Amino acid sequence: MPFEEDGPIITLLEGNTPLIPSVHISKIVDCEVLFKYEGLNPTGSFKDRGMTVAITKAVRDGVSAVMCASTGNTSASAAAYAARAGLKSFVLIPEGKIALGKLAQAVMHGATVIALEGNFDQALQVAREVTSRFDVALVNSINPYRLEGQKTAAFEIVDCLMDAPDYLFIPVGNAGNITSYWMGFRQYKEAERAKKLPKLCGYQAAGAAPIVLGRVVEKPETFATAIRIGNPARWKEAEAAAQESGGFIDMVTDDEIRKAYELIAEKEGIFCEPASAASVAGLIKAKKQGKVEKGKTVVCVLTGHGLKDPDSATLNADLKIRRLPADFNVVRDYLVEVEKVGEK
Ligand code: AN7
Repeated sequence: MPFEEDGPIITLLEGNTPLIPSVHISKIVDCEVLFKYEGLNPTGSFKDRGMTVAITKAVRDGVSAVMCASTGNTSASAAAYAARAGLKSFVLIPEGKIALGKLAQAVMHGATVIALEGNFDQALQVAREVTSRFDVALVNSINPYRLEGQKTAAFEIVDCLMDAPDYLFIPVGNAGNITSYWMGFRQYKEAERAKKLPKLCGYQAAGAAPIVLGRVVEKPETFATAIRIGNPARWKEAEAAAQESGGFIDMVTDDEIRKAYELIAEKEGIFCEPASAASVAGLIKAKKQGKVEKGKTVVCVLTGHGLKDPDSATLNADLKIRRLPADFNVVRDYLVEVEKVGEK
């Protein structure tokens, strides 16, 4: 990391997340699929990798407050690391469009939460302006220290596989993460820790797909609120990463995202948030289109934990939950007659 050896480090021991082999999706796509489960970071998303570095930098620079605009995860992470560092944090969120768990985190860690009547892109514009005029550090991924931290996920994948995978599938919102992975994979290749580079395949939600459409989306919409972004800050870098790697950036519909979100939970035993499932939805789509040959090693980045967004998870709960009286006989009858459970 780009720091002097001596000095404070603000950390929650983020990173070192597992690379979990797929048991089901590997079969569907006829590849060796692994999930980089970033939901297991301290605040439940990959943002912690970058935030430890951005907040450490802010502390070493002697600033007393940090600010970010966020679709939720950045705010949760900034609030936690700022709390640990004793810094004040301000988070600007698009009103009504952030998942409940993320809001809970920002509030619990003592951030000043400002809900703006607007979307993420407008909030980021405000954050840029405020931080250019006041002694408040911007900790969005425009901040290069964020990328320095986030690239370590690529290092870990190579360390685990002893080389880069053939493909990396990753959701794209503000496009900081795909940019970071590309930095990480290239640095490891240069250092001869990896023999090859992966093809990077980034996925936006169809209702928020500015890079795919080639124009700013004024009113981005998707149920994957984390990637509800219409004008990504790292747009050019993300395009370059996809192109230089021989990959691409494409989009998946909310329906495809929801199906993948449920599939990962039901068949892999991994609970990720909707935006994270865009990587897997993307892989399934790309495979159908013949863009991925069989037998390849594919890493899908699951960027955030499913518990972040209880509302998305319980949308159909009423249909899935059986309601019965607290009576053994009724439960027994249900198990025997409906579920066909055999007696011992
Ligand atoms: C779970 O928190 O932009 O392409 O403000 O929370 O690096 O933006 C979150 C983004 C993917 C997209 N998955 O990553 C924010 C924010 C999850 C996310 C992304 C986000 P980038």
